[in-house]
This record gives sequence, structure tokens and C-alpha cells, in this order.
Amino acid sequence: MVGTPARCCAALGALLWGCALLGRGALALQGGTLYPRESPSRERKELDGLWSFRADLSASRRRGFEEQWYRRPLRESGPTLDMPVPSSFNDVGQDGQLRNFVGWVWYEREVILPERWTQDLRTRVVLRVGSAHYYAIMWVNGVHVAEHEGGHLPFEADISKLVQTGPLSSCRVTIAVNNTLTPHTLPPGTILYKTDTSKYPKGYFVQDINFDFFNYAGLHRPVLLYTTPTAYIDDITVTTDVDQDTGLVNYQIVTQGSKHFELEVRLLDAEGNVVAQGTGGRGQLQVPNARLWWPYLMHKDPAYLYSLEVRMTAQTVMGPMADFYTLPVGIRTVAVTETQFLINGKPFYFHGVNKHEDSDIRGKGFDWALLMKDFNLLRWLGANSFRTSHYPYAEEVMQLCDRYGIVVIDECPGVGIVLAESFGNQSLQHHLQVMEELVRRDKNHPAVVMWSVANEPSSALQPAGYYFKTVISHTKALDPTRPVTFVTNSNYAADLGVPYVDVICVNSYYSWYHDYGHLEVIELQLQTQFESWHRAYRKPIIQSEYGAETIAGLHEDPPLMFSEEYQKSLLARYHAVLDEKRKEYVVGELIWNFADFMTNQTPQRVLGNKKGIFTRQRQPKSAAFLLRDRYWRLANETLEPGAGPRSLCLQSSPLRV
Ligand code: BDP
Repeated sequence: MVGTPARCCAALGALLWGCALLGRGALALQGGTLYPRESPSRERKELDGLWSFRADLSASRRRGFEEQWYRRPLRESGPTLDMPVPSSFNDVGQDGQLRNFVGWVWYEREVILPERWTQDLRTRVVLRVGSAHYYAIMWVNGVHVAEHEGGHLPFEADISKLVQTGPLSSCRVTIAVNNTLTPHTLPPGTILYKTDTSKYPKGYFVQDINFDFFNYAGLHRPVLLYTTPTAYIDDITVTTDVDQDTGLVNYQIVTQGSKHFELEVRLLDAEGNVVAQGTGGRGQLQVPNARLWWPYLMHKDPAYLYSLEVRMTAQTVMGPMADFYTLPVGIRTVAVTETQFLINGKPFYFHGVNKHEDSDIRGKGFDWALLMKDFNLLRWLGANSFRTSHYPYAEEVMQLCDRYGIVVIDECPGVGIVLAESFGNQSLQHHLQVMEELVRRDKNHPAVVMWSVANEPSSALQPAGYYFKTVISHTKALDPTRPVTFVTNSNYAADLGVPYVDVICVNSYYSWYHDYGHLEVIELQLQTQFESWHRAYRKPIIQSEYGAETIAGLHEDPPLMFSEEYQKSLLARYHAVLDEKRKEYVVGELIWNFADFMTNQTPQRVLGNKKGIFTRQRQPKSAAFLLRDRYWRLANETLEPGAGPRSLCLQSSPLRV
């Protein structure tokens, strides 16, 4: 637990927006962030559904703190709305003011707890939020339990003492969420006060951002309660290696709650047979004739997962206890040479997409149906990879990537770092902390093969060299097993961050933002781009974005901008050069973007960014078919003759079988 309501509100006086934004959220970070899974010793209770909700519309946005709305049921301090969780709050209602609201919103939910959770003092009850964008403060029964900065990573609080104080079997969860972005948040933003009273009413301000997606806000991912015994498995770190036919699974386990405990680990194959076992908090399991985790379409049996069963038995003052946790494990290696990206020692070519967490009505709210649709489309397309542009995606997304063999470049929310102010120490410290949270959350996913610490920062600015050297070396220290990159759109000769990356990821929009309308310049400009970067650095290169704004159903031939034909021609011209350069040192191509997505309103955007190959409703534009032909052709080049995919719904796919 962190802070007290009194301290929290004292801090509020200093800032219009944040409770603190001073790194106190770090306190919520201690310990592991193992995904809450049920086991014989662990239960889960999901709090998804309708919550009570209120936006603090007061001029200062601080009324909720001044009146201490968390102290009593929210309905007692004023009118409330019903708000679905998980969902962004912006597009649910009919109120334009809420869509563009900046400041604190308040969520509240009463929960009835099972009696055992409140009576059995050997049970630890944890409240966990998958994602609250951007800054969150959480209370239980009016008591401050956690505070977290950053909209895309989970945080939690041990609330056992609060719910085990008496016969009470209900608890009131209040979460205040603030979407304000400042030059020191990730992503950064600026609040602009418009003070010309001849044009704007008193106190008028807008949230300015330097990134191209709508700053949706709210409780975006599941909120849940889960239990463990009070002596419990807190964290597990698994790294894998391969020695000839033997798979090596290195594990390290952190426990809490007792000094007197034993740990047993067993590795099970997909049929449930024990293939290796060990004891103790750290060790190496050897798996003879290991079945490796291969990317989708790279092998006839992709995405093979073992299960690591961890069992902790402990002696405590309250008697013996046992905790169980099962972690999916994929055995694979990742390496980078001057010209190649290797998975299990074989060259891997990324043919995939950039995505967003974005859809109608729910905004960035997690939704299983949408998620499955997206994975079905990815597999239909023959995409073997995506980048989590421009922030970490839901944990459930990463789990599906493990399961389907979709390779991930895991990006932190370092998008829009363009102001000199955002390269200072305060920003840097927060960036390091975000990388810690991200690595802690996603380190065990075999699908994650590379970390991306930023997208299109001003990497030619003088402080960028030190900044990226520090963030990248910190990330490598956190995880020495994966390459690290950031995505650049700077000039190769001016970029001060690229010397520190393992793989160069370049975005370019030839014939769209430059020489628009002139498709004929693409080949020359793209070749120059690749050759310049490779000559300068001798590192493999990924074309991490390219694309064209396209209004579905708009047709023009010869191709004109915004038509489906223009998108197809632009892509095809990129592909011609990619086909040459992938024989040398280009190791991937990721289209911008998988689907159309919402942005801020600007004169350049027609109800959002329309560079998707699918519409926002996930219907294909013509370019989706072009890309599908290409990706399956690329897959056929990689697969050995006679090899076909295992269990994927690909009857209609043009795969060689
Ligand atoms: C790139 C950005 C991406 C934008 C895209 C675009 O990385 O976030 O959405 O441009 O303009 O520069 O479509």
C-alpha cells in the first residue's frame, strides 16, 4: 500500500492535473507481475461489466479530491453514469464533452467477496488493473492502495488487510484516472492554455500531442481480484537456449511470505508428459529432442509450447502452505548478425503489420471478439509478425502470439518524443522505469523477439545520443537475451540513437508525405535509403512502416492518392525493392497499418488514419489481397517442401502443402 489520502491530496495542490506524477507510482511496481492464472491454490474474480463513473468537470478538475469522492459511494457525491469496463470512456456516450475530456475521471465498483477470501488469513487478496490510461489512483473502501503512472502496463495492490478486517464481505473499489499528457509522460504531450480572451473563453486549454492516434482513456483492460496463499510464487523468469537437439530452460523463481520453503519445477510437453524436472529457486532443465517454438509459417509445427509447473511448499506461522503456478514456455533462440535476424539459428524474415488497439465504440478497450478477429485476419493474410505500435498491448494479445506463433516487436509507449524537454532527466528516469515494467511483464513470451524503446523520436537532437544509449543499455541489462531497437525516421547521417540499436528499423513514406502523387520515385528513394543505412552501420534493417492513406471503395485508375489503386501501386513498388534487398540485409517489412484507426481531428485525417489494409471494421481493401499473395509467397519460400501448417484454419490459403 502506498501513501495516505491526506498526502495524496496535499500533492494535488502543486499540480492542476496529476496527483503527483512524481514517480510515486514506482511503489506499485515492487514484486513480479505474473499474469493472474487460476491454479489449485489461486482463484480469480473478474470485475468487468458496468462501473459507476463520473468525469470531474470542475474548472480545476480537482473537485473529486477536494470533496474526497473516494470516501463514500460515488453516487452520494453527485450524479453518475454507467460505464463499461474494459473500454475507453470517450466513444460510449452521446456527449461531445466526454469524448474530448481531459482531466480526472472516477470509476467505482462494489464487489461481494467470497467468505473464504475475507475470513481465511492465509489467503492473500490482490486487486489488479490491466491498464488505466494514463495516471491512476486506487482506493479500497476509501483507503488509498496504489498509484500508477503509464497507461499500458498493469499494476496491483495487496488488499488483504483491508478486506479481512471484520465480517464485511463487500468492498468498494474506486479508481481515479487522469489522461493528461505532459512533456515528461510516455507518450509525451503538452497542455496548451489559450489565453487570448477575444478568441477563447476563460481557462480554455487543449491537449496537444505529437503522435497520430486518439488519446483514448479509461480502464482499458480487465480489472480483477485474485488470490494466492500468503506464502507465494511472486515471479518467474525463464530464458531458453538450444544445444544440438537438447532444449535448455533456465529458470529463476522469486517467492514471498516465508523463509522456509521448497520449490519443485516440472516441465510438461503439450500432451502432459513430464519431460524434465528440478528443485530450488534457480536452475536449468534439459529437454532431450526438444520441440522448438517456431514462428507461424516458418515450420510445419509452429508455436510449440511446454508448461512449466512451479510448486512452492512453505512453512509459515499459520501452518504449511502450497502455491502452484503454471507458465507456458516456448524453447527458442534469437540472434542478430550483420545481415540476418535468426530464430533457432535460421534466417527469419518479418512479413507482417503494425497494429493499434483501436475499434469502434470501445476505443482502446479490450475485447475478445475483436482480438480473435484480428488474429484470424493475421493468419489469413499470412502475416508472421507485428510490432505493438506504439505501446504495449494487452497481456492476452501476447499470449495469443505465443500460441499462434506470431512474432512480436514489443514497443513501449515512447512515441512522440520530439521536444527537447522530453529528453531531460525526468523523462529519462520514467522511460527506464517503463522499460522495467514492460520487460517484467513480457519477458517470458517466446513470441517477443525484440524490444523497441521508441517510435520516431527526434533522434537527431543533441541529447538523443545519451538518452537512447542509456535506455537501450538499461533494457539490455534487464534482458540480455533479446535485441533492442527503436524505430527511426531521421536521416541516417544525423541520427544519434541508431549507433546503439541491434537492428535498424526505418519508417518511410515515399510518394505519400514526400513527392506525393509521384509513385515513380519510390524505387530509387527506397534503394538509397537502404544502402545509406547499411553502408553506415552494417546492421540488418527492417522497413518498419510504409503505406498510403486509402478510403475504402474509392477507385481511380491510373492511381490517384487516397484510392485503393494508389495504395496497391505504392505497396507493389516498395515490394520490388524489398525483394532485392531481402537477399542482402533487409530482414523485414511491416505495413502501416493493419487497420484504419482513430486519430485527433486534423485537416489531414478523414475520421482517423486510413492507411489500414483493413477498414476499422476489419473489412479488406484491395491491398489486403495484394499483401496476402505476397506474404504466402514469402512463406512458401521459407517452408520446406511438403511442410504444411499444423492446426490453422487455412483451408483456403495458397500455402504449398
Ligand atoms: C508514422 C508514425 C505513425 C503514423 C504514420 C502516418 O509512426 O504513428 O500514424 O506515420 O502518418 O510516421 O500514417
